[in-house]
Amino acid sequence: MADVKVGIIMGSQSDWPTMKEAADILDTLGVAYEARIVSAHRTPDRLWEYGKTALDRGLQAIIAGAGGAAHLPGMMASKTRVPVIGVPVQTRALSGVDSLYSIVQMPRGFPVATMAIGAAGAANAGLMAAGILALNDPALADRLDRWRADLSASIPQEPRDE
Ligand code: RP5
Repeated sequence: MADVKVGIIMGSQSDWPTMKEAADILDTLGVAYEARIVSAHRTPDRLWEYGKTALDRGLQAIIAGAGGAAHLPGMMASKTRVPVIGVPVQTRALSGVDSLYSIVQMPRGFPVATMAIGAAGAANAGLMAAGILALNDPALADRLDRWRADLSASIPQEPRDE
């Protein structure tokens, strides 16, 4: 199996339907990843261990999704310099605005690249991670360029009645 270079982590099993969008993109682009449940609040020791070992294990990007009091991406960014891409998971109570605000307002010094709320944000996180890896992987760069060109080509010039 190819070396895992991307970690997808999430606060709960309930985040997986959203975070799977990132995994699907990475599958499509042929990027090896791992997916783990790592909760800032429920499994803080697991979070710490993951962050402590991320660099030595060869991870080059971490996609972190959480909802509500979404502290996972920021705490992970505090523990490792591996770039962290945050995905605010949509919530029932506050529609994910709570998640977004929890993730996006990091203090100077410990950035999280924050995506849009929900499925589109998760898919974009996969693309962002692929873009980071593609800087040093010409074959992946080709696949990503082709993926982007195909998406552009699929957009019709004119709208039609549906
Ligand atoms: C967060 O709380 C998780 O990231 C999830 O989005 C949210 C709710 O978790 P569950 O109660 O569904 O496990 O920690």
